[in-house]
Amino acid sequence: MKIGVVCFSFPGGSGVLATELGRHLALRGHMIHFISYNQPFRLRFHENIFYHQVNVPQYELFNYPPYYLALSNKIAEVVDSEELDILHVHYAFPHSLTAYLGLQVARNKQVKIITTLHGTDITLVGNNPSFFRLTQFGMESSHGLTAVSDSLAEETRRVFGIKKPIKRIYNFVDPQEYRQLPCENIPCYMHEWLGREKILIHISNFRKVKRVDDVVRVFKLVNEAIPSRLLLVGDGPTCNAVQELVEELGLSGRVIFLGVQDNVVPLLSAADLLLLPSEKEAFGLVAIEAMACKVPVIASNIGGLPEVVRHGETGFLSSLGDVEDMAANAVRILEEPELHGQMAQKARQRVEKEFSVDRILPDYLQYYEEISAGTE
Ligand code: GMT
Repeated sequence: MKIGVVCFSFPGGSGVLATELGRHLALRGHMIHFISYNQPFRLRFHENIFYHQVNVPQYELFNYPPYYLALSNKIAEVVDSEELDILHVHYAFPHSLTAYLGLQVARNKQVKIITTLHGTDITLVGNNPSFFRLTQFGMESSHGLTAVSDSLAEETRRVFGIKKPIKRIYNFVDPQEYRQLPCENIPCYMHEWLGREKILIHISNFRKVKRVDDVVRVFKLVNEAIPSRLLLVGDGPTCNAVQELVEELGLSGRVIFLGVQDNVVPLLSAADLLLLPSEKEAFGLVAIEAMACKVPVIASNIGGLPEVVRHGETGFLSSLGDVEDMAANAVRILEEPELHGQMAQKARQRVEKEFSVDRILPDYLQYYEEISAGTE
């Protein structure tokens, strides 16, 4: 098939998922055309992968550069020049609308739009009164809708009153790439900690919904019980506030800020636990990246996280903001090597069975076929 992919290029779950999906489809012989303002984060090229850059001309009368109109224009061009079968857009607002507009303009009327709902496009941005009607229209105009968890599909139906079917397709990872690496692949500066201290990790784009301050507070309690280090991976709006909190709590030497990392596998391979106390999380791609590397997850019991993390089996879930409970669960796992080993094993097995690329990719392909064959 010839598939256009529209996604954000910044480090974030929806872009990573879109890029990996495109790459694995390309490896299976499909022609994949990414359309964005920058090469997507983590995009690796292949002979079946093409990148179409959107350029936004500056004009002095425009207060805001009209990126999404330039994107619609580029979509129309690529839909026609590449004779696309499917245009798969990631993040409902505003990508479903840019796709709709692009298709109105394009001559190729055979192409079908599939919109994947990722999370905050529904729970935070699209439901803002300034965008609500357009987000709803964008979803209703798409030929197919997928959501990354049952929880998100349900919330979309409830909040937006969407009646058309929403197919749930979970996030995935490639377990061949995401696996616990041997010690020599772990960054040297961590070697002196291995076996002597516990290593906790948090990976995100440091937005408010990620509650990275809770990560630090959980870590403080854990470190009081067991000497530990905290790796903070990523960057974003709350990063400065988190740095201040780390200093205020006297944790400076114990918390390592690593910034955005292209390859998190060596870091996850060193980690004993992942902390994910988010306020909203439609799925939690990073949770399966960790689980694939045999890292149990301590998370909040919200959104799609209960569909990913089995409480008491592959990690523990706590009420939102219950830092004490999260810390107590973390200490319990870290103090009981047998429990940690069992959870690590089950986490890996769960990813292999439920969230591997081989398990999930056929769902997308089948859906593409179904929507392509549809009469809408
Ligand atoms: O973080 C976001 O809200 C945006 C999005 C992204 O681009 O990072 O993340 C969402 O999509 C991921 C991939 O499907 C999901 O695994 C994340 O749970 C989801 N984030 C939220 O719901 C907060």
